[in-house]
Amino acid sequence: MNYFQEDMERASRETMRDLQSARLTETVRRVYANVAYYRRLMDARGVTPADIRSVDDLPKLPFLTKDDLRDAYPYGLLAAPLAETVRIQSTSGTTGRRVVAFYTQADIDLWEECCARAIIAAGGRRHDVVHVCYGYGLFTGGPGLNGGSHKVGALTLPMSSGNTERQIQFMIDLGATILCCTPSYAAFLAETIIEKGLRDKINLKAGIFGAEAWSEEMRRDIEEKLGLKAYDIYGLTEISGPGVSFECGEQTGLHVNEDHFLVECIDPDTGETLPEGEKGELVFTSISKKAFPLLRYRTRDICVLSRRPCSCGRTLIKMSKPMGRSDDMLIIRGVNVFPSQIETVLLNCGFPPNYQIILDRVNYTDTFEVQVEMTPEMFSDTVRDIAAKEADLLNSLKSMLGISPKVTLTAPRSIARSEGKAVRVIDKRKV
Ligand code: DLL
Repeated sequence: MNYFQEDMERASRETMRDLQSARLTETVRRVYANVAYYRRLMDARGVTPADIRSVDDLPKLPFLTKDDLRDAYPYGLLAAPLAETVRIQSTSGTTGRRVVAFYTQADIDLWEECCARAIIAAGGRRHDVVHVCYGYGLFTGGPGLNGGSHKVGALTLPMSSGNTERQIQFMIDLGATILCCTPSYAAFLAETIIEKGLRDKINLKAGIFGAEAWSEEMRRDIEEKLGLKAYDIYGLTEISGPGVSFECGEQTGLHVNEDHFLVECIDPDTGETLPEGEKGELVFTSISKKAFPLLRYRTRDICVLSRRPCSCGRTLIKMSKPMGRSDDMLIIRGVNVFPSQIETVLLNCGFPPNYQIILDRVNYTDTFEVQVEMTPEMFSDTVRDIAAKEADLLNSLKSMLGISPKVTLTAPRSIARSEGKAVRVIDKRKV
């Protein structure tokens, strides 16, 4: 079994378009009839359900943003009777009102099936032992991969986050073969496993890592340290959770589960739909969900879409790894900087992916510091060697970013580790 739902994952373009058009028109009709918030937005734009006859009509619909979800909190966008909903999940955001998403049992099933597709694409089968250390609870990471693993029929370890010693113990004792967590936690686990001399005792063959941006260099680093193949998985609570898209063995982008989620790439400034291959903001429309179907939801994630045929046989459109967010893009002394660019340079220069970007403003000028941990080997180098490495890093950062940060090398393990999403940026300018 190379696919979880082959008919959808390998559907012809025509079959997929017909299915998408039918689901889109039905969803638009339903939300217009049942959700006052949508009716208001569509009326304001002068669109009626009758105007939406196929996927080509998608650009006629209004966009939806996180602000709409906050405005409509908690029940304003609920499209199914409360009696039919069985679960909520919520975003990991810490500012403002939380965003709450609702699920019927059918919504949970389709979400878990999307995660099952990701697990199968990563080589997971019934005989596997899937170790899930994404957080459980309101965060979608744990529940999503847990449910997907059940659907595959694999033995599932619902570890949640925290207690690294216990994670490693279970991983070894139960012979975990697939690890699901954030890439930053995978890197931390790898480091701890190697430090404790336990590398030979682990049996992992694949990792399914997502929920935050990570670079190709970080992928290679984790793969090498843990002896596994690392697959990216993407998703957001608003659209269901992990499994909106997933990577296959080709590792050249993530297949979007477009039988459930229509994807567009737009210019974040003008809102215009961009042609395939151009970099822009991802916009999703969920077309099979019952309780919380979102129309044209702006993710702020910057990506490129591609319909190039994939060697894995899937026909699902691919998105690149997210390259940053249109809103967390840092503007430092007027220059746009993505934390992922800094990570790429660090790993290319032989530093571990443990770093923090600290921004401040002194005398109306931005200060920009990159604190980077040294590896234990570097730490025992001579002062001259350390200075040379620091200079090399500084030059590489300058040529990648076009501006010079202050680089501070810190002792191994001095930067706080995260069990969930890593905190990479401390921006004191906003405070
Ligand atoms: O992070 C869902 C998830 C859980 C995805 C586990 C993958 C694995 P939220 O907390 O709502 O949901 O955050 C969604 O996280 O808009 C992206 O900016 C970012 N993100 C998620 N996956 C990736 C990824 C989950 N693979 C937001 N690469 C999204 C880069 C990602 N960024």
